[in-house]
Amino acid sequence: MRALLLVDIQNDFMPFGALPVAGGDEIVPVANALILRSGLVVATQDWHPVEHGSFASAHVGASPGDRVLLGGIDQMLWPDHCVQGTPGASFHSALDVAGIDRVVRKGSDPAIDSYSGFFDNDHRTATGLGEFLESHAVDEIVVLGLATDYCVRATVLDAVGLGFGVTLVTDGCRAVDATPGDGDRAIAEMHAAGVRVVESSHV
Ligand code: VGL
Ligand code: ZN
Repeated sequence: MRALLLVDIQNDFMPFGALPVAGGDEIVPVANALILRSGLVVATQDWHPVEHGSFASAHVGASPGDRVLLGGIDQMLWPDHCVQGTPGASFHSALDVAGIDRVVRKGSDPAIDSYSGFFDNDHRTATGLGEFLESHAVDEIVVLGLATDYCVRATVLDAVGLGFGVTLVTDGCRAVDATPGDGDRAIAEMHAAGVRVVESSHV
């Protein structure tokens, strides 16, 4: 069984959002077209409490782009984003949310970030996504969303580690590219891990 996995298609990652990803809104039609063609659709939602440890604002004297240790792990600091219950945490208004079967929220523990839809960054706490997919006999996932170099990358690499076959939809992803080339390097890393990398017309 194959499932479509939509990663963090939320307002704060759109060009008008708090943590803007260039071209982030261009993936919404790609997602909607694939939702129509998919049997099981799961979406992740970055879902932070106020003063989450990944926010620069939660660290005295820090700015977005600085790095700290969070939960013992190297952590990039971000502008406040995807705060639980705020408009920025909502899915893009044009996303076909009626076609989504299950939403998995992540990043709710203030003491650790969760780029992956499967586990917190320390891999100690699971979100329930893996169990949900297994309970539906899913062995193959098609992934797209935001951002290529953070949550898409982490989600895809965890999926490979869990034994899922993974297809990455390149025109359905956009990167933060904090360092130019980060998105392309993430795609190369996923490809090297055994991921099938295709455009949506080839899914
Ligand atoms: C993400 C940075 C911080 C993402 C989430 O969805 O890629 N990036 N939180
Ligand atoms: Zn986040």
